[in-house]
Amino acid sequence: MRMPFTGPTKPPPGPFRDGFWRSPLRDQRLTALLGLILLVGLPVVIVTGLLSNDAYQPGLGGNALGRDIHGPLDVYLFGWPTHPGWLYALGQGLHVTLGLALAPILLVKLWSVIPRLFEWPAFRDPAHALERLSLALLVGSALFEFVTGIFNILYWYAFPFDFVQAHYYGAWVFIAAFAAHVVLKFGTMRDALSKRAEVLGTPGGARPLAAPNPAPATMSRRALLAGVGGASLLLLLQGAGQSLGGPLRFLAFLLPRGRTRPGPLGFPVNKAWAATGVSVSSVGTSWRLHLHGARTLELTREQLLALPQASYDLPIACVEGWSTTQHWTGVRLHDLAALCGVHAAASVTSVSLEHGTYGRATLGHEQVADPRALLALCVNGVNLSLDHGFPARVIAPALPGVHCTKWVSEMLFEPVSVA
Ligand SMILES: Nc1nc2c(c(=O)[nH]1)N[C@H]1C(S)=C(S)[C@@H](COP(=O)(O)O)O[C@H]1N2
Ligand SMILES: [Mo]
Repeated sequence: MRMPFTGPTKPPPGPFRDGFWRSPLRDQRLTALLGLILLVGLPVVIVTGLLSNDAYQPGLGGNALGRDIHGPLDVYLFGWPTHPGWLYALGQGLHVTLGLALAPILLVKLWSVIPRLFEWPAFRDPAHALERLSLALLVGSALFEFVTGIFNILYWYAFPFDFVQAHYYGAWVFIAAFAAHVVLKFGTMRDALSKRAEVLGTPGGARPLAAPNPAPATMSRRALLAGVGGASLLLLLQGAGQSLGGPLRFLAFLLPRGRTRPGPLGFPVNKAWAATGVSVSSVGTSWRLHLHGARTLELTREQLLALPQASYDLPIACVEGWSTTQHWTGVRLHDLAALCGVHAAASVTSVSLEHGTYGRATLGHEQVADPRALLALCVNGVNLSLDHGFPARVIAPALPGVHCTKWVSEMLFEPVSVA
């Protein structure tokens, strides 16, 4: 019989005891293999995420949605380009689709190292404590980024905080912790992948990942890898369905904005007209486009249609990962700027009849100068529907969908300052 006092290193019962974790599937090789996949995939998700933030052009107008854009973590490297037109669709499609496809890999990777969470003693010395703190930040921020991202693409706003701000600052915690983890563990991963698992020691005295007294196997490791790989591939395919669209659209069986209806106006709608609460009379004959620049003027829809029209195939690429390319017709932003006396615009702020977070957006000089950037009046040869932004909406190449303001009633052109 054991004495009640067995010294300070005796682990408490349950998951802290070696015998508790008995799956024969855990070992360093499995963890290293999943780690390698994440090491290749996550940097793509990180870089496309940071680029997506850049594409918002948070330094312009109210685009930062209340963020303090002068904080140390707010780095915006360049003005967002307009070429190629599918740039944002590609970047955001990769960010969302790959992020989603890596979720099962991340979960199984975390499962494979779960005995380490219950190491005893919890903190051996200051270096060990620091390492565990960095792991807590890594796991916490990874789960936070994946959960908030997935909730966002499912339109489930279950959080009391702003998604863009939280996902952005959370990303910096994750990037720092991920970089530290790669530096610390790269050698271990390489060794585990190149040597037989059994000959591996446990450097630094960390708890071994392989169970000391494994339970009989209920599935093979190959079956586990096939399961997680299959789940990942399925998510990759259905994500590709919504971001590539076209004939692959049917694959997007999970995501709410994946589907289209037949007809020229049957492409996805982000926010429907009915959800804006704006009265139908405000888009009737009394509707005017108010232009502000060196001078102010008002245009009816007929007057806009009488101006030179331009047509381009351009994607709407939503931050939630779906995109759809349609044939848009309207007046060039550049021409509207000239009409109100602004011949070189630094920016344009479009204001919607709908007041709210998405009711205004500012575009930079790259967008205004591009001949393909339009205030669209028609799409696919017919008038815009109310759901797609009638009487007029912004559409511009490589622009995040959220800046393609619908139901526009006012545009403020800011001239390039000559000072
Ligand atoms: N006024 C207004 N414009 C808006 C939005 C909105 O909610 N309100 N949503 C934006 C977002 S997030 C996207 S992705 C596109 C979608 O355009 P669509 O509904 O025509 O496909 O519209 C943008 N324009
Ligand atoms: Mo969007």
